Amino acid sequence: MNRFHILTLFPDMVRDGLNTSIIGRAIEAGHLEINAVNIRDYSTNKHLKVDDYPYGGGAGLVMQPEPIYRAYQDLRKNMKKAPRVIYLTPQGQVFRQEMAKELAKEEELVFLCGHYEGIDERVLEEIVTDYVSIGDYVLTGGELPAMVMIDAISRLVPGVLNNDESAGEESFENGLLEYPQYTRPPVFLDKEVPEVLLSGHHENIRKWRYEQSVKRTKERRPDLWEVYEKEKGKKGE
Ligand code: 6GU
Repeated sequence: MNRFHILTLFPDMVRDGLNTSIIGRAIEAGHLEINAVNIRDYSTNKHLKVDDYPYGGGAGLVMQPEPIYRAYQDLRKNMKKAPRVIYLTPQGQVFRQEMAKELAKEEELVFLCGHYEGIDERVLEEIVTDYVSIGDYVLTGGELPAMVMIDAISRLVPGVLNNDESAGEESFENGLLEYPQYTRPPVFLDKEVPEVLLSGHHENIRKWRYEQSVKRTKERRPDLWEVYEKEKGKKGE
C-alpha cells in the first residue's frame, strides 16, 4: 500500500483527477490512498489568506511559510519517520521512469504544490527533500505535475495493474520505445495488419517487435537511442 499526501490550494483538482480509471480502481481496492490537504485550512488569517507580496518587490504573490509548515507538521505527527517531501517546480530535477521506480518503494510520500510566484524559501529549506520538475516548460501550479508523478509511481505499486496491464514491455522499461500495436479489424482503410502478427510464430513476432522498437526509437528519440547503444556497449552485447 502506498499513501500519497498532497499539500495544495486545490485539493478537489487532485482528488477528482486521480479518482478515475486505473488509479481510481486501485484506490477503491485499497492499494493506494490519496490524501489531498488544503493548505488554506491551516491559515490563521481571518480572511484565510495564504500569500503576500514578495519582499524586494516584483510581480505576483508568494505563498507564506506558516500554513504550509503547519499542514506538514500535522501530517508528520502521524508518521513514524520523516517522509520524502517533493516540491514540484520547474527548477527541479527532471522526472523520469527511474525516479518513479525509486519513489514507488516509499510507503508514504508528500507532494507540495506551489502556485503564484512560488513559496517562501524558508519553509522549503525546512521540509523539502526533493525538487522535481516534469519537463522544461512552465505550468501555473504543481497540481498537474503531482498528478503526473502519482500516476507514474502508482502503476509500479504491486497490485495496481492486473496481469494484462503490467507487461513490463512498455516504453522505457528496456530503454527503447514500444513497438506498434494492432487489433481487429484485419484490414482498415486498405491497410493490413503486419502478417507476422497473424502467424502465431512467437519467436518471429518477438524479433519483429524488437526491430520496430529500434526503428521507432532511432526516428523519434535519437537521444534515447544514443543512450541505449552506449548501455549495450557497457553490457558487452
Ligand atoms: Cl513541477 N511545476 C510547475 N509550476 N511548472 C512546471 C513543472 C512543475 N514542471 C514543469 N513545469
